[in-house]
Amino acid sequence: MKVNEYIKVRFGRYMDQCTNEEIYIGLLEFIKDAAGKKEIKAGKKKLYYISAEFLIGKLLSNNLINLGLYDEVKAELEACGKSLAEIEEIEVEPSLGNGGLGRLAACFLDSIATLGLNGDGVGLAYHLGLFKQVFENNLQTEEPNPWMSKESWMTKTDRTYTVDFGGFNVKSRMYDIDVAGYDSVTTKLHLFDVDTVDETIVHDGIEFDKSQFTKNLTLFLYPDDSDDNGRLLRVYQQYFMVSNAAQLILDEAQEKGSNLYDLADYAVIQINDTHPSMVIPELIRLLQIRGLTVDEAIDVVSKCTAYTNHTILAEALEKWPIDFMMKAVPQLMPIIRELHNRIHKKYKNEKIDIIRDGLVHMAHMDIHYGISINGVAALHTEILKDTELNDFYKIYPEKFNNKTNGITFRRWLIYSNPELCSLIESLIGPGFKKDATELKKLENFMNDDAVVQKFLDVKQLRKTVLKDYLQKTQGITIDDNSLYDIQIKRLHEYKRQQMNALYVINKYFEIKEGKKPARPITVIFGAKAAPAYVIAKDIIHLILCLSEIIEKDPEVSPYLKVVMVENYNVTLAEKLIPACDLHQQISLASKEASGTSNMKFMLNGAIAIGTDDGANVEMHQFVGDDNIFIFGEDSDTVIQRYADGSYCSKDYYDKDKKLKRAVDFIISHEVLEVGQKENLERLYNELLNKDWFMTFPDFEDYCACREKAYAAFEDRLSWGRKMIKNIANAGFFSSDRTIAQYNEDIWKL
Ligand code: 26V
Repeated sequence: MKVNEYIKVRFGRYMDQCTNEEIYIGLLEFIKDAAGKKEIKAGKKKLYYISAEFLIGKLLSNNLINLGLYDEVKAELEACGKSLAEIEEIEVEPSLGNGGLGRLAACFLDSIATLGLNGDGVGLAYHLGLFKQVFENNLQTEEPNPWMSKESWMTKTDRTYTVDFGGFNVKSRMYDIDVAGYDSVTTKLHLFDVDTVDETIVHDGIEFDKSQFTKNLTLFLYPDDSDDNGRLLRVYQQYFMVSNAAQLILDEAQEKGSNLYDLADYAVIQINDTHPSMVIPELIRLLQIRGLTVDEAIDVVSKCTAYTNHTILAEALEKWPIDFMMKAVPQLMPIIRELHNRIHKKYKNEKIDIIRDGLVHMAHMDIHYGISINGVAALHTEILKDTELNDFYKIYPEKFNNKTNGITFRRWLIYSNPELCSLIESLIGPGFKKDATELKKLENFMNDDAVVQKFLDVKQLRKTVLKDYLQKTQGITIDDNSLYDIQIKRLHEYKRQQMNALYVINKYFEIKEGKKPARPITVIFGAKAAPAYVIAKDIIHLILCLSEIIEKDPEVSPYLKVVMVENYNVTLAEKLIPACDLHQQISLASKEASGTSNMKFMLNGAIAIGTDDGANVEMHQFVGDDNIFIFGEDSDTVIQRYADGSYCSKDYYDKDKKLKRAVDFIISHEVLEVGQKENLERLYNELLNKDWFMTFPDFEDYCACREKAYAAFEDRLSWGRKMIKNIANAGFFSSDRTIAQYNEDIWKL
């Protein structure tokens, strides 16, 4: 009775006399102790994975699993009349990320620790994280999301630094979260904070004074960047993150005996998107302070940093105005100018300059002054090389490499789908938990109908779990005999939730015309829209309106249900993904760098309907045409359409009657009755006059493909075989594989 004794010492009472809150605190401390005992022995070279986001999710169960304590602690709790699931509800999910990029960083930390690599994460401790999404009158509103409490996974350390900004400085402090690897060592996530942050300056949702930097520096993740004050705050945040990281890196290297000229033997820095790019000039600055010449400092830093690109959308590649930089971090500008001048002189090509038109191009700095640049899926990396970053590729072909994303199977299978995990283990043994490629052995069972039926049974069970969970947590009733069709990801036009909504409208009309589906369909969305992203919020509005209209229509509601879950987060994903039948990966081809929910669904035996985009391309190659539903124009066609500017959405609207009917419905009296005219008209006009992410050309093919998928679902055994094929081929998408490749090709730890 390990935990019970621990709790007795802590609270003077045994578990059966404790509240769930006390047990949670006891477990937290018990786990911290256990993780601390496995701390990795400091090796010479260390990886610093710097990221503005770490979407780590709840940690209680995950840590228990990774420390090998899950079963015994669960049993011990049960012996005392307590349930782990109830204790888990007390934990608040840290909201330290927007979506894929932040969740990827969390999966990577798990794999780094699991593979026993000497590597830590470095980021920021945002007090209120990303906003909490609340629906009111079918609209998204935002509220603060306080997640820190006195007892949390964060441990206060003695490490403090001074960070200088233009005109003032702040004192920072480092907090650590243990990252327990699976049956392995413990590494750290270092989160920096300032003591002066003041949560009371927040009012009216998530409004706050953007100019009070000492009070707001680590208040929110990516605060509203629609105005200059918000964007400027982002520069302050980023510099705060990297200045702390750079001081930590140099201190740790020197503590281990580095003379700083040999820094590359002690440190390798992975720059996760461009948010940490200022670490390059900051390290150069600090090295000069510590005695190196500027030439020496540039030379040293150029051997230490590697950059990952996560998007090809030009508008998402950060470029900071010089006057922002002069205000926030004037000490960096002379260094950035020096870095720029060297490139400008050498290559005489404006397109690859670091400073251009008064803007500092962060990615350009990363590429010129780092050892590696990688994309996150095969197609994405090819597009970077061929188009977006082609001028750089011609100069530095050897720096470019692909690292297809991955996910940790500990959280996304062992923890979130224990029933599936046991079934797999009963068939192929436990080896897949350490070596995901062993899942391939499941293919041997595809012709065994009894086994196939077991996979279908597990899915059915998880559908009921989701049904109960949504009822309990969100008051939403769904039918577990319906087909669960799910799209969960940040709301962005390129991800095309609007196309999914247009399909729903079309289905609504078909049902009204008497064309009933073979079984009821539950279409589930989960998505937050950036507070200042107007059209994205309009799309959420449309979906919520559709949900209400269909619910109220007795002709349609027995056959179709639309659900938009509120405040989609990691905890919800853990429930939605195991329960899914069909998952939507319908980005406009060429636009989704990789996607990672696609991998989680695949591992959990859901079948994808999607475009040949991002990592879908590789999934498609693994499972073949029969086990995935691919539709739409390919990336070459799309890239060509953008290049020749030939796309006109109106042409499709005029030609395709079904499409016209669906688009017109957005501003019909039915929708206007439950929605806001301004929002709906704006969305309607946007689609009709622009449709920048080309939903119309793919609409017909999408509808046909979705019908094909629904029909295929009705042959239950055949569908079950598709599920097994997907699970069996998910091994490649383990983040253990991705991290092993980063280490082999880039970090060389
Ligand atoms: C940021 C912004 C900011 C301003 C306006 C538009 C815009 C659009 C996209 C983004 C996303 C930035 C980076 C990101 O989150 N990328 C995601 O990274 C995942 C992990 O590699 C990957 O799976 C997703 O495909 C990719 O979108």
